Amino acid sequence: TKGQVIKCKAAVAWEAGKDLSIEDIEVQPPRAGEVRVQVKYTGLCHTDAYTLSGSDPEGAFPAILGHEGAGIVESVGEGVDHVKEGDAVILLYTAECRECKFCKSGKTNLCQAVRATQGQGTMPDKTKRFSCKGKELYHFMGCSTFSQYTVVSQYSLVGINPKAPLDKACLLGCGVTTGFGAATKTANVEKGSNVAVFGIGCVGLAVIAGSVDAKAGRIIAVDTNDGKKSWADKFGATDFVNPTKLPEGKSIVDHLVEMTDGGLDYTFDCTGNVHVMRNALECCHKGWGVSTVIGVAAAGQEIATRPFQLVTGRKWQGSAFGGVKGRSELPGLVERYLQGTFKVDEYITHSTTLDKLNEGFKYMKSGDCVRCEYPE
Ligand code: NAD
Ligand code: AHE
Ligand code: ZN
Repeated sequence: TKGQVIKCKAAVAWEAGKDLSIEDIEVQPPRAGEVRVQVKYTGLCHTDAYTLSGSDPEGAFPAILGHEGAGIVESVGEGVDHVKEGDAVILLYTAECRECKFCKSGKTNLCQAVRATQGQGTMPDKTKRFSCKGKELYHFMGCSTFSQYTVVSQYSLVGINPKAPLDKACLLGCGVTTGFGAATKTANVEKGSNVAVFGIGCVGLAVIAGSVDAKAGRIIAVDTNDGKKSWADKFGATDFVNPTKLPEGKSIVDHLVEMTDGGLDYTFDCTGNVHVMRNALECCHKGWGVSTVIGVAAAGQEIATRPFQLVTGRKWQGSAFGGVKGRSELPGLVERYLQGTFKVDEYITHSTTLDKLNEGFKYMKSGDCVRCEYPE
């Protein structure tokens, strides 16, 4: 197939707010600096649903969504030297080129080498590799994993130990790495510190796992769904609070501040709700508490607080892909997974197939689904 157009199946998002439709598509060969990957497994993330809903200002249609995938390199374009045909890879929506100002700064994982064109839904040379029924399809987050084959920049994937089962490793492409890294890298939770995690989906559970890894003291899980208590327990949270079931007149901020003698050392928003983000900041301990925003809020939504909250020593920050540099750091997480010191299997609750992908989106919204994945 090398050098030739591949015909395969993909889930096409023709327009915002509509179900995906399973289509036969054509995938062009990779050009210089690009890689064509046979996607083997992909997870479904709330960000896919967010973009499909039309709330994402970067959403371009028709497109192939999906960004939490793992597969095998089918062929590489000219000049690609860090992966080769047959390698097992995880796709990276946060690229790593190692050359740009951002990569070289040592201060961030937000490589900008391909970010502008990625946001426009094209390859770095501003063209697309997918077509269906004579129409070109946009790429998504530099990955487009809801297709049996995809083409990505060489900076948007990392080779991993071929012993890693790809049905599990795909989750490292987003949810698990994001939450774990937000706790261990972005916030750098310290031994003995008190943590509150708002929103116990895949991302929130991974924040709990990261906090356990960092030997945090109390880890308070906060979710409006009581069904998440047993999940939080299983991942190592010490307490569970449902903010809709507090005594009358008691706010979640007051409740958490009372529980922790003055407030939390570290808090995380894993809901994408801007009101929750405010509460997560305001329950931080005066003088040093740090709140990390992970959730993605729709276009037009804004966060607010009294500046006094910051003046008195609380800090507000955000985290993308857990602050993790994909090419440099994901292989190490895969090794930890293989050695049994890092959970991945435990997040998977549902599975589906490509032709039933819309059902997968329904599971994702059902409240009892942590991660749904499917083989291509
Ligand atoms: P999810 O829907 O599985 O989990 C969200 C949880 O929040 C649910 O359990 C829900 O019951 C709970 N929740 C909703 N409203 C709440 C409230 N008012 N108070 C407390 N809990 C509430 O989602 P997920 O896949 O875990 O993703 C979480 C968020 O993180 C999403 O917004 C997603 O888009 C975003 N995300 C960001 C990054 C990043 O790099 N920054 C990466 C992945 C996902
Ligand atoms: N396109 C959206 C932004 C979405 C967003 O914030 N994405 C997160 C990853 S979510 C993964 O599930 C992120 O890492 N952002 C950093 C980046 O460079 O996109 C919008 O609202 O414009
Ligand atoms: Zn995601």
